[in-house]
Amino acid sequence: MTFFNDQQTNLSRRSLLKGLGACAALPLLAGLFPKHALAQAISTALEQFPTLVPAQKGILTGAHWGAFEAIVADGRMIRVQPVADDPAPNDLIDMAPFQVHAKNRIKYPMVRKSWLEHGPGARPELRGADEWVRVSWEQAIELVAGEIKRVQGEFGPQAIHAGSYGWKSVGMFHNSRTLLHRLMNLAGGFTGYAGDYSTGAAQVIMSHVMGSIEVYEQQTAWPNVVEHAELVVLWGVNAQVTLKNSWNMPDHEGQAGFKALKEKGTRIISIDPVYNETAKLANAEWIAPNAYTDVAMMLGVAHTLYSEKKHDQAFLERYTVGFDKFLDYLLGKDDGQPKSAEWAATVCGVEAKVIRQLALDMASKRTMIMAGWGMQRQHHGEQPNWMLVTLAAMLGQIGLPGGGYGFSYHYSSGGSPTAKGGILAGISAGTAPQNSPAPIPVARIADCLANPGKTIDFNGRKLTYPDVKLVYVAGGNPFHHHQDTNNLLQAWRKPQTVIVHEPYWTATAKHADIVLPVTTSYERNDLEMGGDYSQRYVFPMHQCVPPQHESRNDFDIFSAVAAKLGLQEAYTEGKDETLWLKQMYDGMAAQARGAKVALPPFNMFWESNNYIRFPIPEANRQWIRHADFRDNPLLNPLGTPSGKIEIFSNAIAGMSYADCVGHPKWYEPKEWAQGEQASRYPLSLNTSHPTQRLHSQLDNTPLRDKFAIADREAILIHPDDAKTRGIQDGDLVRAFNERGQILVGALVSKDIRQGVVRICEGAWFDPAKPGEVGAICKNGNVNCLTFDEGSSSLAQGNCGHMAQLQIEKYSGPELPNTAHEVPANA
Ligand SMILES: Nc1nc2c(c(=O)[nH]1)N[C@H]1C(S)=C(S)[C@@H](COP(=O)(O)OP(=O)(O)OC[C@H]3O[C@@H](n4cnc5c(=O)[nH]c(N)nc54)[C@H](O)[C@@H]3O)O[C@H]1N2
Ligand SMILES: Nc1nc2c(c(=O)[nH]1)N[C@H]1C(S)=C(S)[C@@H](COP(=O)(O)OP(=O)(O)OC[C@H]3O[C@@H](n4cnc5c(=O)[nH]c(N)nc54)[C@H](O)[C@@H]3O)O[C@H]1N2
Ligand SMILES: [Mo]
Repeated sequence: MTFFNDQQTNLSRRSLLKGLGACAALPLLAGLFPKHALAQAISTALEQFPTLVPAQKGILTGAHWGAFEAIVADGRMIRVQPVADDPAPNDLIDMAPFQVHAKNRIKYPMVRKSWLEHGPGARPELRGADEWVRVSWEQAIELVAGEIKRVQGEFGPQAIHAGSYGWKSVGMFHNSRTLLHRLMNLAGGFTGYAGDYSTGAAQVIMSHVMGSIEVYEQQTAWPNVVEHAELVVLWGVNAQVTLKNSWNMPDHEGQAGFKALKEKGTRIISIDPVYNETAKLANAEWIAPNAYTDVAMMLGVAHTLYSEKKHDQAFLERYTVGFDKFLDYLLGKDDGQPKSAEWAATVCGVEAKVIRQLALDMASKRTMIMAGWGMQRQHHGEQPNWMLVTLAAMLGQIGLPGGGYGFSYHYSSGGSPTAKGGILAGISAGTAPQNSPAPIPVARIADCLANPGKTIDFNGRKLTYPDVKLVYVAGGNPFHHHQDTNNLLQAWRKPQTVIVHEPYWTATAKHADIVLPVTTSYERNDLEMGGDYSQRYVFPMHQCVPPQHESRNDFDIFSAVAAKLGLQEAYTEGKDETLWLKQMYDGMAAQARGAKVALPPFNMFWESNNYIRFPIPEANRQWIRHADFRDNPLLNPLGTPSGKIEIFSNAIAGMSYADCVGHPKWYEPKEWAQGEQASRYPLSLNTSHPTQRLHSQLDNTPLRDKFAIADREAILIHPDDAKTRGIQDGDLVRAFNERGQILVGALVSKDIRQGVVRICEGAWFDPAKPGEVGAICKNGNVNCLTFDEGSSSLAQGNCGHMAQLQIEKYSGPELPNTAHEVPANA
């Protein structure tokens, strides 16, 4: 094993193995190890564990974008290299040194001036525009603890919105959101959230239709798909981009799967208004529907299957309920409009013959329909998933090798075969106190802040918004992720206090009252799984550099606040970082032992700079989703009321929602190309996830040079749309509608359907006049243009992937981009 490397020896560090047996008592410093006789002895001892894989050059750590080895010199991270196992290393990892040493790190605890001088609730309209005052950590902790106590005491737990949605960083211990919830649960409870921004609509509808959320569940294994699928339909999937990052550390097996499909020559069709990166790479055929009209197109396919008698009646009878009721709708018996391919063409803009041919091709081949999530982040976003399952049921291939549908091939490498070993349990959020308020749907946050006491529908229930006085964010960026930023800006003025933990001066940090600087994951020790679905790896995350500036770990901040509230012992359980990691490791190792995989003791593992690669049982490479249900639906029923696929749901019908009836249906969305706004705002917005970022993360790194145009977020425009507006490639463009306006840089290309423009989510909000509602965003935050409504009464998912807008060449005064600058006196 050759993990001791000369390059690393100039980093200050303690010598290894002062206490092989007592390691837990030692501070864990960066995993750089001298050539030492005892160390050699350990590395020899570790050879008996075939699951261990040594690092080659640097310190093992990682991110949502991949596990890697960090090369450190003189206390600075200078570069990285991917771990040897990564089949598709992600260029985003190269940004780690820039994350650590970013110019816009928050250096010290800071408090907004008016809030500090006049107390909670002072001049909330100045959030984002006020001056900042540096305070000591001691004072900051006192202010935070004081606010929690005050708001709990005066208003109760419902007044604290500490949902804190966000992608934070990887690491099972330094999990900022869970750490926040842990404190809040101990301190009396809080208002949390339900669902997520990713699959808000899909996960609710799928629970009714398939009895499980489907979106985050293991998919038919890639080797099985590659072997058996004859046709792969990518419905709104840009896997080449979205597989770059995972919730845990990615194993990147999905990319290997797509590569294998291509090498085999499997036919691939991409249905997307954009000829996206994945379609290009796979050489896929491209069908480009109008934005937001997929349900109509799917209905056209379904109608063709039925009228051509290509549907699988036996499957429908044995495994589904309610097809007859759906059929009345499909054939137009209940509304007079048959959903024929011709009808569908008038809605989705795809020729009827193409729709018909697609139906015939799907029925005559072993077909795997892989669907992405962009099209459910829309008004009536429940319907594309419901209709897609209905279509797959009509094809009758669910549960067969290489057939059916999959809602996670594009995400975190769904379909990467599951390994056999142990799983790390993260730190726990603890138990919610009895009087804890009900969570609100995650994307209703602005509505909740602005309208205390308002009652909304949510999945068969009524929910009343609390009156929120304190918002606490640790690990998320609502000023990027939430729809209709100008509406959020106003709602954000309602609470008395906003506390944000951040490494960087994001827009959310800039709009807080109390800002606490936190470490990046490279400044602390942690453990993380690799492969969300395969659970194949356990990666150590060794601290690479000391905490920068005055930053502290979220855990240490919350522990200090807990101490002020008299909760320190309960919060820390008397354990420091090392002991928490040891406990997590030991639990994982015990599971692995149960699966007959031996692992070394924690201290040996930790000091060795190895990672763990668990074996994959052969059978798992051929695992097929829903095969057990198909084999025996009585013994292996779905978790639906009927135990079958619910093409008609009595539960949903019983809710009597006008915007989500008992069967899948086409609804005209709030905004679309044929809607009433289209005369003023003729273009349909697509807000895909960015190639060179994870949401807003890494926007403040040199990766921007790869995607920014005219120093702004790019807008992909069809040449015809550009020409009629006198816009040329590279021009600065103003994109606008009645909700907001942003500056973007033109990327003119035929890779997008005429009438649709793409501006990726995640650009940092940078208003030309901070604090002013409607000010133009100089960096191109697309959520200035989206609307903030729930997908429907059922799921209340967000509609981030939908809006009508207009664009024009920008000719106003020069507006330099200041998104990544620190506030004047910070
Ligand atoms: N219009 C539109 N909007 C969208 C989407 C869309 O498709 N269209 N997509 C939506 C989706 S699916 C999602 S998941 C959301 C994503 O929204 P977010 O998850 O909020 O986005 P991130 O940019 O990942 O924000 C994470 C923040 O946590 C900070 N952070 C990182 N590590 C730590 C840490 O250790 N401690 C603390 N305290 N902070 C840390 C980062 O600096 C960053 O500011 O956006 C949603 N918004
Ligand atoms: N590089 C990178 N990877 C990521 C992320 C990231 O920010 N960057 N984010 C991660 C997260 S949190 C999530 S939730 C997933 C998101 O995964 P997805 O939600 O699947 O990703 P999107 O890019 O929003 O959309 C996927 C595709 O759907 C298409 N699409 C949009 N609207 C429509 C429509 O109306 N009809 C059709 N047919 N297609 C449409 C888009 O053009 C795009 O090509 O990605 C994850 N992976
Ligand atoms: Mo997401």
